[in-house]
Amino acid sequence: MHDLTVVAQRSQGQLPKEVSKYIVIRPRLPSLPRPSQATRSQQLESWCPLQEPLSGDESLRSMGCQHQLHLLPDIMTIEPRSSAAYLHKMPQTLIPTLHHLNHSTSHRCLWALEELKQARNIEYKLVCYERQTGQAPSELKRVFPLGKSPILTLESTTDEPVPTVQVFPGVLTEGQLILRFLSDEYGQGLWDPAKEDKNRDLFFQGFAVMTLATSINHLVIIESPISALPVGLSSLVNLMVSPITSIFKRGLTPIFEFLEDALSQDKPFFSGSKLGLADFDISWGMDITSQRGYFDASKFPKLHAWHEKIKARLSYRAALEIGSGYDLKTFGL
Ligand SMILES: N[C@@H](CCC(=O)N[C@@H](CS)C(=O)NCC(=O)O)C(=O)O
Repeated sequence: MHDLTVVAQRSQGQLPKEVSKYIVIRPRLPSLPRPSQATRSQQLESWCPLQEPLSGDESLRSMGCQHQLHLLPDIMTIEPRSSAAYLHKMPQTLIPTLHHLNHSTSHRCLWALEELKQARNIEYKLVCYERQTGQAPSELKRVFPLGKSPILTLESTTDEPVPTVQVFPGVLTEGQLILRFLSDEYGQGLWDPAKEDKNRDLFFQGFAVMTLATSINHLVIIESPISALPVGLSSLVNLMVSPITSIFKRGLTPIFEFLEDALSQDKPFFSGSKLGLADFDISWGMDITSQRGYFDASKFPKLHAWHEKIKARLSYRAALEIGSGYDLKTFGL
């Protein structure tokens, strides 16, 4: 019997009935040196021979697996000292489609999908909707009754029906929950925070959508209709509402201060030591406040550096290119 640990990849937070879909294989050989790039796959084969019989493994039997283990050729991650050391993926059985509205909060989901494409080879589809006089087009209501973006739909590549993750089969809404689903279904640990950062990550996910986004919404709701007025008139109305908007703008300062203080050398991300769901969620608030001039970068150097770092990621830039515009000042008007 070979000294292997085999763990089933969660599917929507659950262990799959059969562990033949995604399998993580972790040889219990922590003392071996980290394989060099050139020899990784050879060493992996010698540690985990192909077609390893699993019938003697109690942990697998208890999961109902009577299968033989197949090591698949597309080795995706090899990190000998990490918890998910050897990762092998069977073909993707759920293909997500992002229904993406340009100039919108959906950008963070598109960015996340691009990260998954690059890091986990995930296939996804994109349907872009253009804002019409600032609003989402009515076609989006055919996907979900509220017609707001982001919406994620799922397609099964097998005979299995698509799961009902929220209310309707194969349809998800709410950016924060879509991101969490993407992480659980496809992330394979990519965005899992360190144990001690779990609550921090959850906290900042909530903070992003409840405190940060809500405070920004007050301003955007007042300012957006004004910017659609003819130039002379909009300046006049802006002047009239400035006593109110300046209160909301001042209200953002303690939020930025708090975010600034949360970043450190040890925890350079809102999710902790590495990029995670909280960072995707906070990105929306920072994108919109920067673009609309509510954020003074010179006063919050760590927050500014974090923002520049995420905007420089290849995946973020790829999302900008394919997302049909991300102008949060004019929303394309
Ligand atoms: N609570 C939703 C909000 C979605 C939302 O309001 N999306 C805006 C774009 S930022 C939208 O679709 N607006 C178009 C409209 O209301 O017509 C989420 O977090 O995903």
